[in-house]
Amino acid sequence: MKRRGMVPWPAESAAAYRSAGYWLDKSLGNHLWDWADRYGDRTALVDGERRLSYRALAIRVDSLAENLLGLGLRPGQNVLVQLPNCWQFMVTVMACVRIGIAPVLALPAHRRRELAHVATESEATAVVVPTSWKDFDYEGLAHEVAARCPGSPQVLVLGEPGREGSVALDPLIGTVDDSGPLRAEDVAARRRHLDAVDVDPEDVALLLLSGGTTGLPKLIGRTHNDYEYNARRSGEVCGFGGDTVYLAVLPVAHNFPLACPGVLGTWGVGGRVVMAPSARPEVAFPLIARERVNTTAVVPAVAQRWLQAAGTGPADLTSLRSLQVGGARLAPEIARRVPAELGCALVQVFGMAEGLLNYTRPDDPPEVVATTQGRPISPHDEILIVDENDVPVAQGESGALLTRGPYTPPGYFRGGPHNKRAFTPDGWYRTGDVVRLHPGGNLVVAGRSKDLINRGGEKISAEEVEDIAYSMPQVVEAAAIAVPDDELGERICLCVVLKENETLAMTDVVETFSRTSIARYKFPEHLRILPSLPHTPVGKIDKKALRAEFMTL
Ligand code: J2J
Repeated sequence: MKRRGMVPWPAESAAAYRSAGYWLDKSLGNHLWDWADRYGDRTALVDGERRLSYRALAIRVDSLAENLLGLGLRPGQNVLVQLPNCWQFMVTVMACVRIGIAPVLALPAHRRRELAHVATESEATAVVVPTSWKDFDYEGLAHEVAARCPGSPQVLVLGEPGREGSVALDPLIGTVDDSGPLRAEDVAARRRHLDAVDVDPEDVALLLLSGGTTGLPKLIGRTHNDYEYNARRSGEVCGFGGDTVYLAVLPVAHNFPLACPGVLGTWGVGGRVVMAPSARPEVAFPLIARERVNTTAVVPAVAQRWLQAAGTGPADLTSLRSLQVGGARLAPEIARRVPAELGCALVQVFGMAEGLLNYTRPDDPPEVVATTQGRPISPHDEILIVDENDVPVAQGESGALLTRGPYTPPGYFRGGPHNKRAFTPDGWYRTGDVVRLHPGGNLVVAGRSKDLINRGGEKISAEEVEDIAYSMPQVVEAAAIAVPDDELGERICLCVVLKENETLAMTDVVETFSRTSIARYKFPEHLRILPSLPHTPVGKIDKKALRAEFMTL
């Protein structure tokens, strides 16, 4: 059974992906037990002092899965998960997928506006959060969100529950040691029971959030079949193996560290995943040294910080073999410094939670690695580079990138009318990226046509920022634009026209955005008050002209 609101691939494509061996028709939960059977006592996951073997991981996943059923959660439902990088994140995600519940992966930075939207859209039946983290009361927010949701989802918390109605997560996972009171026959019985839960590998396994170009995040339904292939094929392309020690340093709710190849790509081949609670060099570097990490994935802003830190302090990064950098444009001059100064290979990754993944390859010449964003992973990835009329451009010219393929679903989950804009009638996804083909066959990201700001890899829809700006009574017209920034690549500049005799200060803007309860990274960081905004002949705000104007200020 597939969820209502997912858009399936056409039958012929699905048949082709199956016969090519991409789609294995097995649920991710069953894959996890295959890995546990294959790699048993090897370490799958490290978080601080805690180390879980593959078997211990699968046992905990089943324990939580069984207890989620005990709480009344059911296959086919969706559960909002907002956890930082920790071992319980992965156990929760895998426990959900094991029983056909799709975790909706919110970022720790998301706040009421985003959470309420995705919880409502997905009809979440539970919300999983830490009680508090980095001085923020996630439990309080979860209860607020739950109270506003039509289905009154349950609240599960990591940590000691502080409010009535919260259910503690850890006891549901089970605190037993594998060597302790846990009996092999109990594990086997539970496994048999959960194996019998009917999970359709063609159904949505998990729901990723899109950065989105319209008001609020869209849900991306990734199926068991497509996501397992996404991770497995990424791992093949990147040379992952049993000796891979992967540091999950970006928030694992992101597609990149989760499955590109990320955590799932490492587990599929019996490697070891190390969870990093932060990307700061003071946190990540000692972990790399202690665990002899050889592979990790970061955004360009983090790569830049690491380069700086490695050059100024003592850091043992000798184990690092490969640094994957993606999510935003990597300047070639920074790219060239990675091998020279960090002593590891650079892999550029141009990916998207909607699917298509491009990696530079180990045998690409160094200049190609430094100046291109790689090529697709699958022989069945289809790519078109088109002009504004969807007509393919001449070879080597820049154009809008359209794609279809075995791990790019042909529609957003419950995408409604938005799917008509984001996909062509024959199922091509409009990435909103402007690319050109490098003579060697790799893609170069030349820009984008979608209206978003890419702040250090976090995507912010301009419309979302503008909607809030318009709620300020002083504002007549508002436009959010990306302005270049040395550290983060881009930051948000809010350009506004005010009513006569009104004033507006940055503090007013911050106050409005705080009241709205939206992720902090979406707050404007520059404010420009202008007498008027430039318009296109059809009357839309001319953002190109506005950006050009900003650059000359
Ligand atoms: C320029 N822009 C890039 C790159 C993504 C791996 C890596 C990244 C993401 C990701 C991901 C870029 N150079 N190297 O999911 O699995 C911009 C493009 C793209 C958008 C997707 C993964 N790599 N981008 O960033 O869903 O504009 O995924 O369409 O967050 O990021 O954003 P997102």
